[in-house]
Amino acid sequence: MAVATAKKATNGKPGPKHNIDAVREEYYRRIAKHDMAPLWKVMNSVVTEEPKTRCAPVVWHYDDVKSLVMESGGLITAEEAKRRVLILENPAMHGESKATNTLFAGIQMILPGEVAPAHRHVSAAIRFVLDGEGAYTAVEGEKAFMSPGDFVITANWAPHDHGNPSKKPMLWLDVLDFPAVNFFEASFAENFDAPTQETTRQDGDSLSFYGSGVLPDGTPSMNRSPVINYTYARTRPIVERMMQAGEIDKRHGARVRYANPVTGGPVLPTMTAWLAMLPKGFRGEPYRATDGTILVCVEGQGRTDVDGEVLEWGPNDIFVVPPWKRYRHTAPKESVLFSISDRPAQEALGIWREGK
Ligand code: GTQ
Ligand code: FE2
Repeated sequence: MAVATAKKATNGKPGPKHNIDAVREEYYRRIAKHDMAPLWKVMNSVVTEEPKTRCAPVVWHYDDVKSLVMESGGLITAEEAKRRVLILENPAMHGESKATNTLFAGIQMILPGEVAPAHRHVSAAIRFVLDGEGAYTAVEGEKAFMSPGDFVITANWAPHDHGNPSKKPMLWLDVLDFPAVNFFEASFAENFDAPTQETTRQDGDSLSFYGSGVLPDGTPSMNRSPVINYTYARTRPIVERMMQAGEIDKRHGARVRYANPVTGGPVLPTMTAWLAMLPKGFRGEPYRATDGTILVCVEGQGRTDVDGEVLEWGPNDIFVVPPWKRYRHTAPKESVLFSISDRPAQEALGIWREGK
């Protein structure tokens, strides 16, 4: 038998040259039975010189997204579905419920009169409103009524339910960190008995207590923002002023980071978000960073070149830039981009990097 011969020939030392491959293979098979493997065969793929991403650049055009999501309204109720959401699946990772390797993205629709029942989970969420007016998400006892361009957070373990007392469907983009939470295998979730939580705070409380340049005495430092809703009405004029003042980043345009007003840190420990205005005719310089990013065109029209691929975008189109892919934005019209990434999680672990 070949195996027996090989064993005899080596005697613990490398055998004659013509035999070494067979000897090694036999050895690998034998150690595999002990759940062991040679690092030298995989070293270059596990400790890569540069980030290797499984994630593909992709754009979802809102025309398609909206009509397909509207169709789901006739197939299932929000109550039956619990969350009526169509997952935006990265085409390189179908079936994994991922837009990037760490972030989930989906489009949620709440029809007039519907309620999405109260629950909570470890995974944190960002919601960015695309369509509709006057539906709410209730977070930790406060109802945040929403309009297009508004950005609402649901922190780790915060109870939340959604409702739509308005006359029009509401659609928003959900981004959750559960691929990252599940990587750590640290997910918990629970439903509440009552479908909606009791309202214990007035609409707007979190913003007026914490987001107005004052803080209630004794506000403790926290790793997530105490403000649950960042409205477009407040944020858009800020990026517009920045643009007019010439405070325009060569890569990102006139951009603000949504901040925790207590610490200045990110709104959530796992995800951060930005709003950027690109002046008419903007030709961004190239940029790359290790955080994979989900972007939404809020206004305008343009394109993002990602490592040789062109993603064209218009209002409410959603697109993904994978980690460490070089990208640049071009905007023939004045445009507004909203974006989300896992940068704070990477920074907390000391692994985030950026480059040209
Ligand atoms: O609205 O609570 O897209 O829990 C995925 C999970 C939305 C939500 C999603 C969720 C929700
Ligand atoms: Fe949820």
